[in-house]
Amino acid sequence: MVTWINALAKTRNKIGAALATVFKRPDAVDEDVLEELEDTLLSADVSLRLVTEWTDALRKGYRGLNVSAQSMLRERLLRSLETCVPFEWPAEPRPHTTLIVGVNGTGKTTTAAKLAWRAKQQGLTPLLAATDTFRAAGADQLRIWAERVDCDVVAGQQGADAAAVAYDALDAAHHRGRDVVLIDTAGRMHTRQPLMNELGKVRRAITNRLARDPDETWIVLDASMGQNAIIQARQFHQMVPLTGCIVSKLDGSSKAGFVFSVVHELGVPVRFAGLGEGMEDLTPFDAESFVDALLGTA
Ligand SMILES: Nc1nc2c(ncn2[C@@H]2O[C@H](COP(=O)(O)OP(=O)(O)O)[C@@H](O)[C@H]2O)c(=O)[nH]1
Ligand SMILES: [Mg+2]
Repeated sequence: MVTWINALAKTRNKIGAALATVFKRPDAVDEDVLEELEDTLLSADVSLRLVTEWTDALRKGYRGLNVSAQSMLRERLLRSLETCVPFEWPAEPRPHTTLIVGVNGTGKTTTAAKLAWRAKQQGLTPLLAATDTFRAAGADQLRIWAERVDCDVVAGQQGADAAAVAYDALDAAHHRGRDVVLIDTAGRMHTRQPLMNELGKVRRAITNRLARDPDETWIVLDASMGQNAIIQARQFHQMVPLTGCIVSKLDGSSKAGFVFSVVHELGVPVRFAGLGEGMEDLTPFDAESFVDALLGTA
């Protein structure tokens, strides 16, 4: 299993030198040092607004106060992630239903499977729904995962109506008394209106069958996609109101600062992070572990 500290090594190495300068000689922090820190944070994909806020705080804040630059920055980073509390499946309602959306290749199908595995580990009975009916491979991929996880899967034929598949999956979950339903969707570009409308239809089918909105709607964002992903996510947010985000592929990315941008620019909490390709490589997002692994303060 990949750990936070390993997964964030690339980002940590990138920002490490700049942070070390600030942390080791706080009395010698001058404009040049702060500018270097700003550049490195930006290159790790933290948004300009946040970088400016943090470095301004450093500029003014710790001088004269009995607090180190390190603990001050740590405090700031944690505060900007305070909405991110690790997700737990609540005892009700049943079936607890999550709609998983995003553009192509971000890791939606893998994430749905990883979530099913987690649910199972916790003694819950998951059901996977494959509504990616554009490609035959879409359903096959989820079937293979369901076999590995050893859980139910409801998949549509190629060309089937995605909304009808979602409805059928909830029907099956209801009749079989399953606890958790994870609805995987086809990847789509946020600019393709017909496909975005289809997503709206899938959501309405869920609302219809459950007689309530999906309990969660999570967008999967690839950590290496950068600021553009935020723009995409906003479009999804308009069509299917998002309740959270999963940042995939944090391992191997040197742009983990993206996480702060998601929370601030999109205004939804990060619920899980993908730290690898394996079934067990999805970790509830825990702000403290994340920040400590980033700063090397673990
Ligand atoms: N390293 C890494 N690879 C991931 C992660 N999540 C997904 N992937 C890989 O990303 C690729 C696309 O994943 P997939 O689930 O098919 O994306 P989808 O098109 O959004 O359904 C696959 O090769 C996955 O193994 C992650 O957290 N870390
Ligand atoms: Mg997929």
